[in-house]
Amino acid sequence: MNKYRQPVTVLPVPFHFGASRPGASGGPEAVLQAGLPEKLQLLNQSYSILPWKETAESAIERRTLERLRNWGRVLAMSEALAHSVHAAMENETFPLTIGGDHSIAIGTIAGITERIQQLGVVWIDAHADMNTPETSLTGNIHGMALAASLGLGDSRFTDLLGRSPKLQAKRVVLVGVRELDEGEKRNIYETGITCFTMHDIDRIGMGRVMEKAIAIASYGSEGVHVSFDIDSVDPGEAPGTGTPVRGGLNYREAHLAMEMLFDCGMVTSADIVEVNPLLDTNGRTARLAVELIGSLLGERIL
Ligand code: NNH
Ligand code: MN
Ligand code: MN
Ligand code: MN
Repeated sequence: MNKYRQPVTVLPVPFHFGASRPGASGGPEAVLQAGLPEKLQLLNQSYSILPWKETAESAIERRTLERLRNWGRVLAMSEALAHSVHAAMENETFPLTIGGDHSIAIGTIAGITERIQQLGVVWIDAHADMNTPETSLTGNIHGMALAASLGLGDSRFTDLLGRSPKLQAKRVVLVGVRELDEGEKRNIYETGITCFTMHDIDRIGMGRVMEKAIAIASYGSEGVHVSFDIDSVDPGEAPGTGTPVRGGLNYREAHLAMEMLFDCGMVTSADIVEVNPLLDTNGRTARLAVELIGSLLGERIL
């Protein structure tokens, strides 16, 4: 059964407090403006858009720590998002979360795993987001999102919704990695997650890397979540993002990844994150995000 024929629930999350630079909070609006609704209509994909509810910020939410920047805001966002994503799953829809910085994945994964405990994850990113407050050089929570979902780091995030870990390392795969902090290398090694770097993609090709990634994420799993950080794509193609790293996925490799994920028939949810319209050139990055969502939802030329 192909999960994509389920209706899609689009969840815009205009949030940037997990990152250093502002601007990612404009990501959802930019992606919608760049033609996401039109793309879904073109694909005959039924969908609804669930607007993000801004709530008045409490003093608790303004709490922050040097090693866990804006943790109060990130935690409030994560809890709210987790419940929305869980509800979207309970309604038999496909949650498509539009970031926002990558800290939003803490919430989406918490919500999805309320329903699917054996969840595979394909995390496509220039970075690994495998920091803890101890290993992070920035204190930015977007760099800790995958670690938190694996049960590493601050309990406020690892224990969101009262369960930890959310994910099993044997079902988690990174693709496109080319910048790691020293502590992240240890965390990758110690958890035992699989990491395909740009070196692997250069050596064996994106097709084979994705075959392996999908096999790992889907083996014995009840569903696969795709967390796509737009900074995985080369900055020449995707300049509108807060932490660009040269040497990334080219246009075709990024589309191939999404097409193969569609074809595997296991994908139950996705995030598209880190689109920053303040840094973009003429909406290029936002349009790419829309196109990539199209490929993930089954758009083909033939
Ligand atoms: N590793 C760095 C950090 O933890 C950079 C993270 N930035 C990202 N991750 N955009 O995808 O701060
Ligand atoms: Mn709930
Ligand atoms: Mn990321
Ligand atoms: Mn990244």
